[in-house]
Amino acid sequence: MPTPLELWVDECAKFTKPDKVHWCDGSDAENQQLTKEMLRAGTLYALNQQAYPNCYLHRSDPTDVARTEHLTFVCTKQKEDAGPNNNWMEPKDAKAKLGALFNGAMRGRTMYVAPYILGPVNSPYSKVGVELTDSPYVAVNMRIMTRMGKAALNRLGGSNDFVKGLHSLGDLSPERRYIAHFPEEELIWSIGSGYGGNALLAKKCHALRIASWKARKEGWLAEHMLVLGIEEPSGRTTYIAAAFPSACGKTNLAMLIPPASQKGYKVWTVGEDIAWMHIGDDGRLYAINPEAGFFGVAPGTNSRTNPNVMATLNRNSIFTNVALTHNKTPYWEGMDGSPPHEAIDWQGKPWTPHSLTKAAHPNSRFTTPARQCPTMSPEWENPKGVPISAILFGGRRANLIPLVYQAFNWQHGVFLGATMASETTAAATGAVGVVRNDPMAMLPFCGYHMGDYFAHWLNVGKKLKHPPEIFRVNWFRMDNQGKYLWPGFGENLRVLRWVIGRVHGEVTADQTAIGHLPKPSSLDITGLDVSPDTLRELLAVDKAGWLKAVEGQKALFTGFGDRVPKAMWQESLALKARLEAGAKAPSHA
Ligand code: SAT
Ligand code: MN
Repeated sequence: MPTPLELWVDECAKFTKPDKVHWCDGSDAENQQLTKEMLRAGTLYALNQQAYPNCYLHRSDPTDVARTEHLTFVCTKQKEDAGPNNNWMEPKDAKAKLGALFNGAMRGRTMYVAPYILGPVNSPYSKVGVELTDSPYVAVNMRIMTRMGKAALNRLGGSNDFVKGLHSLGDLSPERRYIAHFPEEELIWSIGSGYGGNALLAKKCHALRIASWKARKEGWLAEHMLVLGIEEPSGRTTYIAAAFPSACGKTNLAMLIPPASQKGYKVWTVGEDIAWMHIGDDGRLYAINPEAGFFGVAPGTNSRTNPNVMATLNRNSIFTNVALTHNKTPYWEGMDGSPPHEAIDWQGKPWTPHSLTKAAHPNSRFTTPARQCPTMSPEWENPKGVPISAILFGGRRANLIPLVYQAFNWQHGVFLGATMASETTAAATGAVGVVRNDPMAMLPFCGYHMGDYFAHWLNVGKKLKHPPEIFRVNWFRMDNQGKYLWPGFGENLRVLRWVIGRVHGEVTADQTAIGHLPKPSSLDITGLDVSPDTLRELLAVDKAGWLKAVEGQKALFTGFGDRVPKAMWQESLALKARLEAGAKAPSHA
């Protein structure tokens, strides 16, 4: 008897008509074989194997370099279930439209069957998925990003309990590009793109959009969050989950190296992009990292901003759309040292520092195995996950949002996440630097109605005996000259120390209309080029600015319609009242 997986693979192969079907076992030998074939086909270039052993460069189609949100759909039977935050197609229509493109799309190509596990191999919270793809580049990336191959087939056995992902490069035309999710069937169809979030279906498509849908049904959370542990000189380790939009520094924060001034602290990385969080028997929230690798933004990465990832990505890694030096080493803007006198840019064209274009694409990426990261936590594959004591929501905001503040309670914290906004980045196509609402950094990734998502967060809070404390953070405040007010990177540990102090009830705070703010004296800024005035500015509550923000919140909630829980409206009204009264907030401290 064929298994459900075999039947589905057969059905997809009959439809897309590949010349060959290859079942990936995830072995080294297989990886070498696929790499060899891509080198021969010219879709991979070998980097300098002395300096970068087993590292390769891939250049994607120049029209296919970032997620394309306007071509991403959630296809639920009822339009309302996808919500105003998602593009929607009727499942039947989507299948007809995309089906016409998939029909025969793999002719002349091999279909790779890539079974994978999201989460530690033996965790009860992990899930199996299978991606069928005609891109060997996707197959080798999936091997880095997930536990791909035999282990997944073993876990699956003859079961039908797996997320099905069908992917084809199609003709790579943006006119014929669609990323469609069918959460009711746990099915993903993606055609016309070879780029990360559009094509590595385990990542945003499965681990966030489909998983968030499932998580709501099953009572857990699938979030766009890094997870880290901070070990204090006393030996106590506290785990924090933090949501930031794409390209806002999650990878850097997750593997922060304490600066010399912060003696005795250690940061342990559990994950740097996605967290799956379940309610434990003890009433605490536990997080696992569903991924096994990092798909990080290259530009700006160097041995000051993220020495750990620099020590991770120098072997067994794939670079996408970075530039190439004459030594065959990768180069991107903001790398260590001065730029090379000449290079080959991300499109394969000659480049010099005098060129008016960037050498690397602003959304160029590295794919690198998590296990190579020097700060990976000993707990990162704990099947139970790690207990989360604090959740941070952070955007990229030049003004208004203070460096850090704490919610009064869970409901207020959900409101802080729901009303997060951030300046757009190169991780998605479209304008860069425009402030847009991005609730919980999940706007592009929530697989269902945002109003229902807020309600789900509130429900999870009710079930937690010991809910994490919730904070907003903003490393990106600027002065009038556009200079950052806060040094960021490793120095963010000083803010995390305040967060830990609050979690354990060891530091007092100022109660303000927007939340609990640090007393300037309780943030350690010794040795920093941050004047007391600057610190005051970083921690100020701009009443007029906040009253304007409240108006924006109304528009946000109105836009999401009547599924937005009343509690969110009440929080907005209460914030306005507190701002107007200039009164102290109710204390749950
Ligand atoms: O392309 S991905 O979605 O994987 C990266 C990102 O935009 O966060
Ligand atoms: Mn991301």
